[in-house]
Amino acid sequence: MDTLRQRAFSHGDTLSSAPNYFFIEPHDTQEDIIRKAASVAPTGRQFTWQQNEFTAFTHFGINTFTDREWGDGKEAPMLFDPSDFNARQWVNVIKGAGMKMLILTAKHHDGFCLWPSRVTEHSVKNSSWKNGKGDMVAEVAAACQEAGIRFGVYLSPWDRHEASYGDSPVYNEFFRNQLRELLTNYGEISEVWFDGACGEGPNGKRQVYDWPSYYRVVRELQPNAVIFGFGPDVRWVGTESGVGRETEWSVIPDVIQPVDSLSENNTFTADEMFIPGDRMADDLGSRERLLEAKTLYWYPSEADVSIRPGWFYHAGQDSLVKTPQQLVDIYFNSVGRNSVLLLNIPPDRRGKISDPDIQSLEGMRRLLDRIFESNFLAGAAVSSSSEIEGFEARFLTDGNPDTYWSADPAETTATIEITLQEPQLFDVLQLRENIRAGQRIEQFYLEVWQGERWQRICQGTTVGYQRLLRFAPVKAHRIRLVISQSRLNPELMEAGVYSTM
Ligand code: FUL
Repeated sequence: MDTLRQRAFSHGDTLSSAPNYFFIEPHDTQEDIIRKAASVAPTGRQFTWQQNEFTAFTHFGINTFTDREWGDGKEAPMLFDPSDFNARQWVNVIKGAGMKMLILTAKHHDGFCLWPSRVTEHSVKNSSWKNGKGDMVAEVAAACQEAGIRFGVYLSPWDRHEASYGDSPVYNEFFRNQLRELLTNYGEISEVWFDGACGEGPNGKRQVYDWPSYYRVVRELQPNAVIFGFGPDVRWVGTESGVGRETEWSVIPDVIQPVDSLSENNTFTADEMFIPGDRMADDLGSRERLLEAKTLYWYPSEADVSIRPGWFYHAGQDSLVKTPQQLVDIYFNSVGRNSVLLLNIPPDRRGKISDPDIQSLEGMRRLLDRIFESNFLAGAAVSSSSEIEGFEARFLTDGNPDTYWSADPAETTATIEITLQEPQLFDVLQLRENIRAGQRIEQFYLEVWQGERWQRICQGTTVGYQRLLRFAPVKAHRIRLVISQSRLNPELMEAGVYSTM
């Protein structure tokens, strides 16, 4: 315990050495607490996951065939009968849209399994599809692997079919067995998605989920997978609209609480200290919250939303698919607000992604490609108010995620001045912090030189992995970024300005 409590922190910690949590000690001053918060860093698996930026959800199951959102578990497996299922089609659409991972609803609340689970009869093995010989999880996993797309699974702990649900120890073992099947037989799993819904069991009892034991199964079988939601690696943003907070901190107080039995060689200590729950407040990580904290923890946000009103496919919603521009807005408000976007695209009864969804995704991709085609800062002259040797301001515009600019360790403000090769018209600012060392920036603004004076164009609070801001188009030759408040010396991996026009 002492060793853990006393883990040192320093400026310039790297991904491999910086811890993803800290304890606040009684003797810590306010300044110590802020420095600690700025030094909490992602684990390797959290950093890899963050770099996905844009990921896909595919809700598919018995509900697709009953036209419902939540099944009650009494549905006959024979109802499940996609006429023209094609996992490669899903993956082509998703890859073409620029998404890096696909998460499949292997089992939703109705309990029907898309793989032939050995622990229940309520699965594809008793369906009409492929005469009960099919395995949808296997086909989707294989299509993802073939295309270089990461694969994740949604497994609902709430199971409205399983008789043992509500008989807590028995159901917990049933659930761990389903997890073991999914995490053993389908290659690399990159994300395990746990939502916390916990309904009444058939016998009237409530199920008490044994979360730590679920995490142990995931860590043992898929050590690189992140655990979402009611899990210790990735936080639900708190809405299902695909919109993140304007101020989105990845360092959150009191997500973990110290456990006395910790030992130094216990490798999953953070998991054991993790308190499952949804964190939905507007302010999760401000200085005020930090100063009340007992622990600080790296817990980044994932924003989920469906391309349609429902999570499952309903033919009646074909005209309600979000437009390309709505999807672009969602992208700016999630990926551009320090979150990973998880966009749901529910395949239809054929077992294919339907045309209206494909058209919207293609339109969105065209718009995004046009915007981010060229960074007007590339090739510009960049200078900063301070920098560390080897981490100069020129690295801000090199497009290389392995290099970054760092202000002098003694500074918590900075000004970066950029002279473009020629005047440009732009309306988007992109900033990326070097989150491998932590999240630090609290206030920034952008100015352009208007002949005689600097004019402020936009301002923001947090940056994190990525901040995108849109503003009225402005033409400028010289621009400057002012970081007016930071928890430690600011470090930026990348900066860009773009045009949506
Ligand atoms: C929720 C579920 O109840 C919805 O049906 C859907 O799966 C959504 C992503 O998570 O908790």
